[in-house]
Amino acid sequence: MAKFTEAGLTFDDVLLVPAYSDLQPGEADTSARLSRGITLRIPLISAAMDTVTEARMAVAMARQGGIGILHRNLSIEDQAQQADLVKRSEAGMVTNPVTCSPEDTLADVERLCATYRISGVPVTDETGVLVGIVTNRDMRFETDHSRPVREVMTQMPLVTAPVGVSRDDAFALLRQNKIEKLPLVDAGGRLRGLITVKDFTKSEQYPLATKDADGRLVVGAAIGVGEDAEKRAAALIDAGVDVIIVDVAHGHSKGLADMIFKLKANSGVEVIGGNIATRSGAQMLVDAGADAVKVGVGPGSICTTRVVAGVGAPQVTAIHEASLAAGPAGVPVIGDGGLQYSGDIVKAIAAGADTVMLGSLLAGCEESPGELIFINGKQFKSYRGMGSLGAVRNRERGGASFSKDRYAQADVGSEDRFIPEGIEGQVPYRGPVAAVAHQLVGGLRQGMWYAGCRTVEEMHTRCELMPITAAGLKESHPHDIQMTVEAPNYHRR
Ligand code: RVP
Repeated sequence: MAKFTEAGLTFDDVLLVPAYSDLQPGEADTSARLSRGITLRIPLISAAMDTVTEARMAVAMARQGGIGILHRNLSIEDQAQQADLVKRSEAGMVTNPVTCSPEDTLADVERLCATYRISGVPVTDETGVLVGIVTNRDMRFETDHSRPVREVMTQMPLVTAPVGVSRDDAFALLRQNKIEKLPLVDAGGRLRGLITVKDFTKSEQYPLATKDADGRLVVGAAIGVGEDAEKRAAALIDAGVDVIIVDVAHGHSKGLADMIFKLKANSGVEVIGGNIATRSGAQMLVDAGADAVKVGVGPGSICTTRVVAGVGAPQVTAIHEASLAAGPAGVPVIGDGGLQYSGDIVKAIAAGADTVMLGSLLAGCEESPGELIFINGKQFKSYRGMGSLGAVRNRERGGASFSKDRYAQADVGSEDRFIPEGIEGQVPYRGPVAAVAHQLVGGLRQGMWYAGCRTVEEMHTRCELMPITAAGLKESHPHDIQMTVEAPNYHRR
């Protein structure tokens, strides 16, 4: 006979009890561990969904101090290229710069510049020796785009610096010579790196940015399990991803544990596993060597798992249970899905999460994939579950296999036999990630102030969560008034 557990609680079921506070919201430290080896300045992760995270979102999230996880509804090559785009987007020094050959045409260079959002590229010969540089300035007045680069580029001698030049010396060279790009060369004249003035201005503009040891933005990517996933992981690691999330709907499974174990044994990359919703699920991932565990079975705004399969656990309880296994092992917990307001981030962290993964809250941002949709004068962006029919159909077109979906019965091999666990919809347009993150992190700081906690660790040990009734929830939202203007951090559900 089935056993009954205690009732599970989710965000709307609880509130943090206010506590004595001797800090101001601005003094709260929002940094949190994403995984054993990576710390974020803000505990926000953009979801690995095809309407949420591609390179542009991942760049925006990393610049704010969070991280983006590239979705896997793409061919292996395309997902690896997305990772490459992020790693090359802004860096202290580009270790492997995009280059062209003297025989390429100006049209080729323009394509490269558009793909990587850069203003010019160093020109190298077939042995990798620097022979010139071609930038916007060289190409601006050219009308014949079939001309070869060698006729237009700025030729040697160029201002260059040796590999290992200090940041200050590099900046001095850029300033003294009024140039925007400083190629780094070895003793044989071979191109070894590139420093651009843009990287200096970006560093000032985004002081919290999440960067790797070489000063490049940090990025993650999702994979599944099985042979194909191993190839995907290898390509992503080659492209320089910092963290791989082995992301399946039911993470408490042998396939996931095996995959984590293999990846940890054969690569130096951080490996996160999910999703699970119980203490034993988290324990299995910890034992397999996961660098963080991702929690959430069915809380997502577009997810129908709980009604289709009748399975799941309300998210606050799920996070708490997972943290009871992961916490003592020093493994961070990611609360994935179900968050609608900044207060939900505070509740997730109080329950034991280190960071949260957001789908619907970020899908409406400027930087998410997809065009704006206008309906009755209002702006929306589309948002859909990765287990929805539309996402799986798209996967077919993108060249990835139908059978390797996150949702098990995608294995049936054809669309009309697929059992969806998600729906398709749209969310209001919310502007750039910077503005949305500002509100979300601002709310988190307020919450930490009310709770009297300076750090995420203090939130884990000092907070008290009080279950509330339906009347309590009604009282929490605006009530007994006709709302005429929504606030930037409050929308009606
Ligand atoms: P939300 O932020 O509530 O929109 O939830 C996003 C999360 O929902 C994702 O990070 C993922 O774990 C989950 N998801 C994505 N697709 C589906 C589905 O089709 N069921 N669920």
